Amino acid sequence: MEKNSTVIVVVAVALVGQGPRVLMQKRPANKAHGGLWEFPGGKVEMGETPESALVRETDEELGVALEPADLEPLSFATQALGSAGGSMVLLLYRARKWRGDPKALEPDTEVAWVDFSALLDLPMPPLDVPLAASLIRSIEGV
Ligand code: 9L3
Ligand code: MG
Repeated sequence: MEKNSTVIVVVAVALVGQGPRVLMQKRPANKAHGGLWEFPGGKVEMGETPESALVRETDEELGVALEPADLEPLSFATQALGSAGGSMVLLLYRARKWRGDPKALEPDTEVAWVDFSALLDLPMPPLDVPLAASLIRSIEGV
């Protein structure tokens, strides 16, 4: 059988505050990568741009309002999806401005502000690890 060539596009945001620190979200125990800490976000749906998907996801998950113009593309990471074929790409954006105080709105999730010096100590899904390293480098370079 032919392997499928589906690409799942996932977007995530680094909300960066003073410290510097970044808002991380703990995934629900019953989902893929349960209990690990990720950059908030989710899958891009049909008819969305990556930026509009991120505006929707952060509204749903955190109650935060983002402007597409305040989303700076930072880095991406890719992963093969296993024996069924296909792959996933995770695009990370950085935001320095948003409206609202981020809250964990979805069941069985938590949010935490994490100092950059402690970020790489957090247990993260595989795609988030290299993106966390890129984020740290991007701020060190400023
Ligand atoms: N994922 C990984 N890191 C992230 C995000 C937002 C998502 N920072 C992965 C977990 C799932 C897939 O992307 O395999 C879709 O995410 P969700 O819809 O389960 O949140
Ligand atoms: Mg999500």
